[in-house]
Amino acid sequence: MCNWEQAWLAYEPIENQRNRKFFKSVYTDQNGELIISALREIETASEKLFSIQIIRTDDREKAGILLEIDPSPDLGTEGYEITEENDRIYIRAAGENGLLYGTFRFLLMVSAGKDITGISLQENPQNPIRMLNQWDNIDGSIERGYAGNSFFYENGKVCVTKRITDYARLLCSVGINAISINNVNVRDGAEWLITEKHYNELAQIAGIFGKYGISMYLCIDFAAPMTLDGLPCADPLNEDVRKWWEKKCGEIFSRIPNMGGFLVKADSEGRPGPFAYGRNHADGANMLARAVKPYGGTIIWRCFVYNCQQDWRDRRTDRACAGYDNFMPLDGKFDDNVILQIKNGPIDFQVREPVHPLFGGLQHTNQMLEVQIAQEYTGQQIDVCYLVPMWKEVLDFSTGCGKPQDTVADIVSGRTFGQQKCGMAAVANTGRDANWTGHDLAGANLYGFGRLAWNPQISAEEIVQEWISLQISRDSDVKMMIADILLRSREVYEKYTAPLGIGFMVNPAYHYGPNPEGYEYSKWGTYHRADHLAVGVDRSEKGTGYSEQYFEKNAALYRDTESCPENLLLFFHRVPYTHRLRSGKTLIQHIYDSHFEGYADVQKMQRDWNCLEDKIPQHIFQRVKERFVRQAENSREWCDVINSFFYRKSMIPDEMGREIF
Ligand code: GCW
Repeated sequence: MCNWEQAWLAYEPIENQRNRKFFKSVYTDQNGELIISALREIETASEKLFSIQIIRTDDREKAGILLEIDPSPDLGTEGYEITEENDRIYIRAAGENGLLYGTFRFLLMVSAGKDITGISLQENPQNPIRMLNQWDNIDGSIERGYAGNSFFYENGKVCVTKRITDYARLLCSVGINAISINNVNVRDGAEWLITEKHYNELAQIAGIFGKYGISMYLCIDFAAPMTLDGLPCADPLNEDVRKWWEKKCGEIFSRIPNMGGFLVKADSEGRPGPFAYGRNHADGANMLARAVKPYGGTIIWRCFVYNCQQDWRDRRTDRACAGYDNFMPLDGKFDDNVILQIKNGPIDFQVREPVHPLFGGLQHTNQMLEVQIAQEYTGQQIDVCYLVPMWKEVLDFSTGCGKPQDTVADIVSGRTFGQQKCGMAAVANTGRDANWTGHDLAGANLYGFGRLAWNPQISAEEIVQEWISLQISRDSDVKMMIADILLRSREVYEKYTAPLGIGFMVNPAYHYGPNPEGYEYSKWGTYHRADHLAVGVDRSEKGTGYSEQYFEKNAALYRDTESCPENLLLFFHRVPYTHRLRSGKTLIQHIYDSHFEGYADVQKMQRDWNCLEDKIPQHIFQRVKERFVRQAENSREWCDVINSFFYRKSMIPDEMGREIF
């Protein structure tokens, strides 16, 4: 017995038997390790869904499920085709990866209760790289982890457990094909992962992921030549440093199979990087890229670089500008095996931010979108917040970069500028909790990220329906109720937390709960600058100039208070409390109303959830019920604290006369 559940691979016994007929036997003439994974998955699903012990047959004519290689030009290396012909399921692909993805898709459709008869489906992933970033520390803790400790590490050791196989299955089933398995902040012993001390275990883990088509990445310490071997510097242009990395990479890639490369956080929030030697990010990234090149390796270099030592009096320095300022001048200077990884917004995973202006700006550089499935600023897997709608907004954003295909989805898929190394990455929300994600409903975010990275066109609604069928219930009423909660959850969270794009009114350090001035007097540079007359930061050309980093179409929209989308108003502008919004309400009244409404919405969601008591598995019901109790308290606190803060600043009373402390 294992002490974790199977999330969307639960394969709960299915009453509707219409797909049973396919599960009599399976045929394939392939024998690679991915095929073995596919066959094993078919066996597991067959047993659990239908109590059938499916057999493998050599007689192609008798098989119910056939996995066949078909080098058809329509199918890329990871694509597949699923068809039903005469009560037989054909899964065809150009290679093993496609067969494995096709197998999972077929099994998930069956498990979701879909009728497979007559199916004819052909799919290719739109993003070449679909990656998860674990922020797991070697002591077993997880930075911004809200689902228990790491299942990769414990007390300074790498653990190879059965759970990692189940994780690989979950990820592969939604199309993830890359994973970095340690925190981007490489410290407290994690620097030593790339040494003899840990190679054996890392090789085993890489092997497990390899069986599911997932390549493994490690995060490295840019100063490793100094930390591990006492070199006097880590200057990327220094000959000894360059040689050190070349030798080290030879070692790593020969000891660990299936290595994709490194993910690097450099010159950010105290991490070492090329700046110390007067070098730039291209110098740093290219030096590493050349060291991994002989092994086909890739360097993923993060763009989350800003000055976290800001002075509040300095109104021209703006953290939002920093990513663009640092990387735009380097466009075209990175080697072809470097990818820049760019957070969805310019600040830091807030519930509402504009899209990062590097998207569309960078035209000669491989790039990936980074989102955060871990709910650091969106409720920490205590509050429900379904993030797929937010990611879709980002993907659908038209950058105005002058190309016919100019959305973020176009750009990161490689369609716009013809890149091959690109895609989507996300900070994982998983840990040792039995349900993997702490809040059961946060499972929809992990599942949803994979589905969206595979195909950004799928709707948030479709994803949620699939996920509920697989993980909670196939009953259509239940699905409707849970989907309804999930689909409005982000908007609700936004209503009771920080208004109109202002963000960051959280408690410093741990980032849960309200604290409007928590970051106002710190050096991290996320100010809202609320006083008795107005709130917000002028990021137009008259202010910090951030709006001017966009192409004119968007710059024009953002720089003007009148045309600025209201949900980002305070991100781009400093606005008096008496300013009238398009609704006719004053800004201050909108803030009050939104917070009261958000709190009321949470209570409504809580009531809706409580109606599900007898309709879904008890353990899931109870766990989420407990989360709603905490969310209700949290939303109440946000409502009180934020309203009281703005009331005391503005001294303008609520028109409705509600109680504000
Ligand atoms: O905002 C910050 C988080 C850090 C994180 C950092 C990053 C891993 O609070 O915990 O560090 O983002 O993305 O590097």
